[in-house]
Formats: sequence, structure tokens, C-alpha cells
Amino acid sequence: MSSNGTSPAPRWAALARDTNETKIQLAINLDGGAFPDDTDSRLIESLKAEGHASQSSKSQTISLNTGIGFLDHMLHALAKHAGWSLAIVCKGDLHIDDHHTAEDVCIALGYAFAKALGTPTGLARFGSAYAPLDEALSRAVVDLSNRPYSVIDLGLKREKIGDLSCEMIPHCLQSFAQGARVTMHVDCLRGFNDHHRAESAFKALAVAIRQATSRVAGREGEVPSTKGTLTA
Ligand SMILES: [Mn+2]
Repeated sequence: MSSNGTSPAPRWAALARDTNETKIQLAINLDGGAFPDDTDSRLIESLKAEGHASQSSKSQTISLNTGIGFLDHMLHALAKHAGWSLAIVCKGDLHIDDHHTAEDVCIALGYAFAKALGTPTGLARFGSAYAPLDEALSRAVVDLSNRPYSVIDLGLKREKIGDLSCEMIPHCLQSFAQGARVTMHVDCLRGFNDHHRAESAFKALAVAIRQATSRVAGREGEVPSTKGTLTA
């Protein structure tokens, strides 16, 4: 509840991003639940079909179809544990390789996140989390700083996982940080299995983002900065 007794405004966004390399439709709600009214009709149609990674629960709708199964799997983990509703469809130039699709989806996700978040007042701002997946353990530290910066060390050894090149996995996280204008440090601390290492990193990031974007009771409308602003 905000200070005037009404429910807080929905933190949601929809966008379409069309280039010669990729055509993306995306909708996000940072608090789960419904998508905004201006969600692209092509995306609404796709929600009726099964995506590569789809899940609908009481609190979240997640539907991902980027054309890259392992990317869908990672974004599914991110959305699920961040508490988002998230729908993405991408038609990209996969006949070339996975680079443009993976990068552009993550840039678009970052833009949508920033748009949904708006001016970050009344929020925790910082978030950090560890997430294990069996033998793998990752740590993510996030600051909703409006200063895009990322340090990513996942130590992946394979050439690719499924159809996603391992070199694209840190590039995806970096692209998200740029689009979202957040500072984030994501490290995989240990683990033998690259699928586990990558997935634990996305889960740690999800939990850290959920913490950073959480509303702090009693601080409604306050900018969590000694500078008094996070937009200058
Ligand atoms: Mn690139």
C-alpha cells in the first residue's frame, strides 16, 4: 500500500523491438500477474500456444520462445525466481548463429525491466543472493544504480549448452545490465557441470533482483540514495 492508501502502480512494460537481425515482442510484470494493455497482439497470440518454456501459476505467467531452448530455460529460471510474469517471442537470424538473438533478447529484457521499474523510489535498491544447483554455487550482487556496469565470471568450459554458445551466456547478462541500467556482479564460485553453473547463476541473479526491487515499508516515495537522486 502506498502512503495515500491506494495500491501501488503496476510495475509492468511491453515492447516490440524490430531490426534486420531480430524481431522481438516482450511483456513483463515485475510483481507477477497480468501483462499491460499495450502488449503486442503477436505476443498475446503466442501465449495461447506452448512456448519452449511455459508455466502458468496463480501468481505468474511465463512463456518464452526465443528459438534457443537453453536461453528460454535460463530466462525461465530468472523470471520464476524473480517473481516476474514474462513473455518473450523472438524471430532471429539463427541461420547465422545464436549471437544476435541471444544478445538482443537480453537487451530488450533489460529495457523492459527499466521501463517497468520506472523511478526506483521506496525500494531496497541493493540485492545479493547465493543459489546452488547441486554441486554448483553462484553469487549475484545487484544495485539499481542507473549506472550500467557488469562483472560476470561464470567459468564455463564447454563450447555450447544446447544451442546456446557458452560465450553468449556472460554476454547475455552484460546486455541485460546495459539495458536495465543496473550494476551487477555475478560469479559462479564452484561446480563441475556447465548447465548447473549457468543455471545457478541465473537463479542467484533472480533472487538478488527480487530483493533489490522489493518495496520497503515506510519508505514510499523516497529515493534510496545519499545523492537524493538515481536519475542524474
Ligand atoms: Mn554482441
